[in-house]
Formats: sequence, structure tokens, C-alpha cells
Amino acid sequence: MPKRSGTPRPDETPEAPPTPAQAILDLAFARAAKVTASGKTRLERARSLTGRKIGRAGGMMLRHLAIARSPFRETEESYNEFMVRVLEARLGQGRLERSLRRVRVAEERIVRFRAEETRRLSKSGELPQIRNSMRRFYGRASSVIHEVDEDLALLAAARVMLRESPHLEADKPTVVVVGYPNVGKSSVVTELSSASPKVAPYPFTTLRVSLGHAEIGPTLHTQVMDTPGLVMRPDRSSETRSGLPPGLEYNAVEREAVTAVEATRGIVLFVLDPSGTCGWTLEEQTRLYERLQELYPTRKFVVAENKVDLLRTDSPNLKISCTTGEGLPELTQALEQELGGSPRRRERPVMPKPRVSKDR
Ligand SMILES: Nc1nc2c(ncn2[C@@H]2O[C@H](COP(=O)(O)OP(=O)(O)OP(=O)(O)O)[C@@H](O)[C@H]2O)c(=O)[nH]1
Ligand SMILES: [Mg+2]
Repeated sequence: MPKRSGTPRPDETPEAPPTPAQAILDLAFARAAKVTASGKTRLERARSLTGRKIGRAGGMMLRHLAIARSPFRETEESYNEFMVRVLEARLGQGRLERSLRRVRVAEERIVRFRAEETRRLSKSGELPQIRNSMRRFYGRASSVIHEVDEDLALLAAARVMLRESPHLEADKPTVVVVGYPNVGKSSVVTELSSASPKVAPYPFTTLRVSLGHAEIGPTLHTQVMDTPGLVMRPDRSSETRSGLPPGLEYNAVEREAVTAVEATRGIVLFVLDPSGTCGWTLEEQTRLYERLQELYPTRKFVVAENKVDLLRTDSPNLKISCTTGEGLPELTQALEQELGGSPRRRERPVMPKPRVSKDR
């Protein structure tokens, strides 16, 4: 007979995976079903069996609820301030905290139910009472766990994000590469650091922050963070969601970049593309730069005009090309100076006048 593959036949409906709550309950009940009874009389055996089932099922539920919360304990190294901010930006303000709180309360309730039924059980003198204890515990614990199903799903998603996100070390110098989409941020990160983020000729190639390491600065260990493109939109600050700086509007991808700027405290390397091949004008890009400077007045900014092989302006900004390599040593030097020295005097950004390069 041919072997049956795991793929369902066309006439079969594939089974939906259990929800996080159901998965915990299935496991807890399956483990509880394996316990054995002891005792001389029928009553003693029934009491011991029920007591052990309640103990085993409750223990499994508590263990798995605690596992769901475990990556977010404050002592976890990977769960530092940066990740808290990134997760908040992705999941929604306060959502993670809320889910952690709700799961903790669920654990407390299960502990209480288990103690109550164990106490009742020791006083039960009849089989129906003993059976009721088990039914009651299973029923109450199941509804408590089902109530936190969405929280468990959110914690599971957050756990994956935590695992896949860059491990930023708070005490190491950081350069955050920011700018409009498609200006060459990921190309700059590739040139400066060990990272090789995806580079492509269309906007929003980068959707999540990522981290590379570079030998720049006094400690020769600098973290270089790539971010998704950020677009300056009309100021409708009253409509921005709470917790975000006013004056910019973000979608989920752009919010990731803003979080990177806010949560890293590093130098901001602002990449401009005067050639316009990114799809946005230099005026638009400069407005974003000015806005970021207003929002984060204490931060150090380094500005680099990329794609100088396509267009060279006569501004005094650093000029680089990731294609030819021009200006990259000077950029590294400028970053090195900022990483080792005191903040530069805050200057008004220079608005370069686009001019087609003569040496093209
Ligand atoms: N001619 C030229 N093209 C460049 C230069 N730097 C990057 N590019 C090209 O510009 C396009 C965008 O580069 P990316 O590095 O992906 O840009 P990005 O800013 O990270 O884009 P998003 O992740 O979408 O925000 C790619 O086709 C690159 O090859 C450069 O110095 N000169
Ligand atoms: Mg990119």
C-alpha cells in the first residue's frame, strides 16, 4: 500500500492549527490523563487520581504560561530598552505590557483554583463530589486560559520578533543610517560595516532595522544600523498616534526607522540622494532632515549626499558614491570624529542646489 503523505487530499479540509490557548490545554489534559491512582478503597483511589490530575494539569498550564512570558523578563539580555521600543512600535503602545500582565493574572487564578479544589477534595467523602472537583477545575482553568488566547498569540509573535531582531548593545557606539526610501542607505551600511542588507532599485526594500559592525571610532567597535526609508508627509500632528513624536506621520515600516533613531541614542547618518533617482526631490528629503533635527535637537547628525556618480551638487555636505567608492573614507573619518569628539555645533542644514555633474 502506498504511503500516506502528510498533505491532505483535495476532499479533506486541512485541520486548522490549535490556538495558543488550545495547544496548552491539549498538552495539559494529555499529561493529566497519564497519571495513575493509589489507595486501598475506591474512594481513596478516586481522590488520589483526581488530586494528581488537577496537580499535573495545573502544573502544565502554569509552566506554559510562564514560558510564554519568559523572554520578556527584565533580566533577559536581549530584551533591552531598544527592543522594548521596537516591540512597542510593532505591536502597539502598551500592548506587550498588557498581555504580560493578563497572563500573569491568569497564572495567579489557576494557582488559586488549584488550591481551592485540592482543599475541597481532601474533604470530599463521595464520588460525585470528587468528580465535580475535577470538572470544576478543568472548566475554570480552561476558560481562564481561553481568555488570554490573544495575549498568548501576541507574546508568541513578540518572541519571534525578539529572536530575529538585531542585538543592539547599549554601551557600544552606534550609527543609525536614516533617509528617504531608495537613497542608498542599505548600500552605505554594506560599505561601512559587516552587514549585507538587501539592496534593490525600488523604495521600501528594507522593512525592518538590521545591524552590522564596523571598525570606526575610538573603541573600533561601532554598530551600524540600517533602517527602512522614512517619508515626510504633510504635518497632521493631531492625527498621529500617541507615543510618537508630532509632526511626522508614519506607517508601520516608517515607525521602525523613527524608533531606531529614538531608541539608539547614536549618531544619525542622514543619507540624501540629490540625483532624484530615489523618486523624491532633494527639497522633500531636506525637509525631513530639518524636521528630524527639530525633533531630536541633542543628537549628532552627519549628512552625506549619495550617488555623486550621478549628480554632484555644490553644497559643502560630504559627497559619496556607493557605486564608485568615492568619499567613503572621508565619511568614515567624519563618523570617527563624531564618535570620539564632542557634539558639533548645531548648524542649519545646507540646502544644496542640484546641478548636473560635469564629469559624468
Ligand atoms: N548610481 C548609484 N546608485 C546607487 C548608489 N548607492 C545606491 N545605489 C542604488 O540605489 C538603489 C537603492 O539602494 P538601497 O541601498 O537599496 O537604498 P535604500 O535607501 O536602502 O532603500 P530602502 O531600503 O528601500 O529605503 C539601488 O539600486 C542601488 O544600487 C550610488 O552611489 N550610485
Ligand atoms: Mg534599504
